[in-house]
Amino acid sequence: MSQRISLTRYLVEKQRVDGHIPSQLRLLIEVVARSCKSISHAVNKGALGGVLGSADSENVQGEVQKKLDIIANEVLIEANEWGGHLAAMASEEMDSIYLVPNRYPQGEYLLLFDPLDGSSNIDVNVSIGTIFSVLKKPEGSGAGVSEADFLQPGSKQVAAGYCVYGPQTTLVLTVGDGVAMFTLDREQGSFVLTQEDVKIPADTKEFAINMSNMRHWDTPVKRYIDECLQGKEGPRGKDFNMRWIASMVADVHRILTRGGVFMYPWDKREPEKPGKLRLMYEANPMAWLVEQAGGAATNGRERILDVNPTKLHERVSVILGSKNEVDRITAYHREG
Ligand code: P6P
Repeated sequence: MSQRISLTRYLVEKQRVDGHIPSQLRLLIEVVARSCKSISHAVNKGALGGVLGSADSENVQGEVQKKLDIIANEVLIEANEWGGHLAAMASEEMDSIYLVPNRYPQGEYLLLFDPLDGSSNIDVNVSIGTIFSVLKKPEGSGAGVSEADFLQPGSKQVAAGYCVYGPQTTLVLTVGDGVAMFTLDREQGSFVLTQEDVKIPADTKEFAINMSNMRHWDTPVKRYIDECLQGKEGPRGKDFNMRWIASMVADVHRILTRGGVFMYPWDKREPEKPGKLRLMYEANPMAWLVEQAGGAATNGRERILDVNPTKLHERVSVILGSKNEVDRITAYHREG
């Protein structure tokens, strides 16, 4: 049996051999991974753990919070606040940034996360996940930390990933030199490297979009999906399949594993908003992972990683996955 490589060994070798990640960043990633193990444990208990159903609260997005949303958020905050590698955190579940308490050492990294993405799937036992993104505190930003320090384009990320809680619990990570996947070995309690140098095929026959919003889409999206639906009799000359799990982590994991294109575009239900998904802790980490795996990720007009954020909970239109499909959809947007 080939030697098993743990997440820790993978990161130590990235740090030592490639000099790719400083020890503080390695420690941060390991703490996030341990947090994901705890979240996975709570998710897997389901009804037996009394963690299903909604809490009596809403998040900054105005969405009803699930009990597990709050539990996952607390796990990530409590695990990361004392280690000395972070200056502050931001979460989909918290209105404003969370400063590391003064009683703990301050670090140079900023951690952003959606603690439990896809939580509408929790109660129906469908895959959900944790998404995280790591930035560095801007040089010369002084002792304190403010929300403005977080407002950096996705191209500034130093680490990004997600953990999908499905039939397996799998951590998917990039530190800027490719994408690796680690499967949780529950007997050992450790993440084991199960795929390295992940690559997304440039072409695909599978698209992921919520078709119930069709009447609200802009023309370029309608054109693209219509051509897919025409199949081999249409201009694409091939039949397409459709998937929509309504859990971004699960849809992106499928695309990283076998290709495809994922779309949550602008639509006219909320015309003042560019889309439903959040830039800082959903679109940016997923876009970096997809690009690191040879795919593409745009908002229809520009790379998601080039978008300059103006607000912490800013939303963005998302088109990501197999490069040739994303390029085609982006071209349709440019043609109008
Ligand atoms: P809809 C989950 O709530 C989420 O943020 C993403 O994980 C998912 O892709 C999308 O929203 C699903 O949205 O409108 O299809 O329920």
